[in-house]
Formats: sequence, structure tokens, C-alpha cells
Amino acid sequence: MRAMRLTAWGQGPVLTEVERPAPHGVEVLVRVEAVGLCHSDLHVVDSTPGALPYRLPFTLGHEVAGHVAELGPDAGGLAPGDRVVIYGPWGCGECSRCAAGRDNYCDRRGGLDRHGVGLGQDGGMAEYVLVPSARHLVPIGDLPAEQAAPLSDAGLTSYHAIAGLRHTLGDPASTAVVIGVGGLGHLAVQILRATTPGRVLAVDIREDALDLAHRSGAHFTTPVRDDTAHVLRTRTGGVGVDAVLDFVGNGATLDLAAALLRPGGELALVGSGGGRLTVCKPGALPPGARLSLPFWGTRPELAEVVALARSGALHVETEQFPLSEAPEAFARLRRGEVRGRVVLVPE
Ligand code: FEH
Ligand code: ZN
Ligand code: ZN
Repeated sequence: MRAMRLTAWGQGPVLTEVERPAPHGVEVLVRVEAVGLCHSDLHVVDSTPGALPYRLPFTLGHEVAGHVAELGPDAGGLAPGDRVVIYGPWGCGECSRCAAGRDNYCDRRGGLDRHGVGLGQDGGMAEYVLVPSARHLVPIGDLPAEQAAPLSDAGLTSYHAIAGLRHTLGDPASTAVVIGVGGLGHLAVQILRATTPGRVLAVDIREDALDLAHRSGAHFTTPVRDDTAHVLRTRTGGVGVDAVLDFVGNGATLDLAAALLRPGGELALVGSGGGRLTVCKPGALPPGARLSLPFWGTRPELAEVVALARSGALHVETEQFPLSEAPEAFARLRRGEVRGRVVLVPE
């Protein structure tokens, strides 16, 4: 079968032929119908030797949907043909976090040489992917695969970040700001609109992203300008916003987030832009501010995201490419020429 594989650090992934895997024990073989392309794939591909504990070669792709092709002899709970999305952050499988389906915060993550599907072990940029256990599979019913795959990373990461600051958004007069309306941000806008009563404001540098924010349900959108903090604070009557989700995470967006926050407000830093924010008292952050650095999400949350999508509350903006054109998709993502989420479809 064909697979997009990382074979050498510092060199781009290559589309190559590999043997189709066979499931053993409790493993499940999934026929891939769609796999998302994430900025983290670029980070992995661009990593220098030794930066990541992963052993090469392996197939990329950590945002995967498809159907069960074959079950290992000891696998249960699913049948061939069942349509599924893959919960991606596979942990040690033994600690209390993994036992609770919180593999994203596995206690032993630091000692693992792999971090999940397509992250140091073979992933979904291929026709088939082997899943260690049925516990990592969430049924998707009749959801189209290109809608389901992005839910497992872009959707789940946004949902998990919102879960951590939802307590500030229970009042219809509350305000949340989404900074960066790309593959994750546009789903965050939709999840906020579907699960909180407050107002949702969106910020981005690109007009097409602001248009996507508007179509996703944002009450107000603005490009990044010198007076963006003033413009957005004015929308709150001057008190500031209850929550900020920063999907960019560079210095400018973190400074903007700090300038927007209301006393007691929440800042979730999701993007890996490498920005820094000095935390001190007194300082840029208001009294009572809380900061989180959420990572991916939990398996129970993935089931909740899928249920939201199946209710019609979520629509993923996608740009689809056949798997054979994965190198072009990588290049387009790298140049920032993608609207929404890139999804690869194995032929
Ligand atoms: C995956 C692996 C490592 C860092 C970040 C990620 C995210 O894309 C997961 O949502
Ligand atoms: Zn990702
Ligand atoms: Zn664990």
C-alpha cells in the first residue's frame, strides 16, 4: 500500500510503498478514508535529529477517519465496516491517565519513543492504519470521513481548550475571543457558539480567515491592527473579555490576549508560535487571570465532539487532496495558503 513516510530527519516525507499491516491480538486494522494535515506534521518533519524520540521510518498522519477493515483475534466491540475516527494521542496504556482515556496527559509520555498515530508510529497517511486497541476508535455513523477526520485533532484540541475555560462563559453577556481562525480556530468559533451563550469575537491577519470566522458564527471579526485591543475591549463595554483562545501563540498575540483579559479571565495558549508572556505581579495580566496550555484532548471528549458534529452543529472547512498529491498539500500548508483544514484522501 502507499504511505507518506518520514524516512530521514531534515528531509521531507516521501510517498512510498509499504506492506499492508495485519492486526494481531486486540489490534484493529482501519481502512483510511480521510486523514488531516496539521501544522504539527510540519514541526515533526522539520525536527532536527534527536529533537524527537521517534524512530524512523514511520508513516505520518494523526487525524484519521475510515472504517474497520479487519479485527485481531482478541479485538472486540467493533465489526468490519464500522465507520470510525481514531483517537490519536496513544499513551503508555497503563497509567491512570491512559486508563481514563486521557492519553493526551499520559504520566509516562516523557519516556515514550512514540506519541500516537502518525507520531513516531505508523499513522493514517496511507490506505490502512493499525490501531493498538478498539478503545482508540470512536464510531462516526454516517458522518463523511473528510468531516470526521479533522474532529480528532483540530476539533478535539479546540473542544478541550474550551472545556478548560467554559466556567467563565456561562453568562449571555460573557465574551470569548478566538485569535487565529485556521483549521482549529474556525471550529473553536463553532464549538463556542454551540455550547456557550456568550459572544464570540475573532481576530486574524487574513481577510479570508475573517470571512470563515463570520461564516462559522463569530459575532464580530477584526483584522489585527494597532488598536485591536481597544476595538475588542470596546465591544465589552470596556471591562475586557472573559476568555481568550490563542491559536497562534506568538509574542504579538500573547500581548494582545493579555491586554484583552478581564480580571478573573482565562487565557488558553493553544498555538505553538513560540511567543513568550511574562507572568508576574503586578504585570501585564489582570488580577485573577488564569493561564492554560491545553494539549489535544481526551477520548471521552472526542465522542462529545463527534456527537456535536452529528447534531449538525459543526462544519469543517476543508481543502481536499488525493494522497498522491500530499507533497503539494504540505507545500500549500507551509506557505499559509490553506483555508480551514487540509484533508488527504487515499485513492
Ligand atoms: C501533536 C503532536 C505533538 C505536538 C502537537 C500535536 C498536535 O497537533 C495535537 O493536536
Ligand atoms: Zn495535530
Ligand atoms: Zn499512560
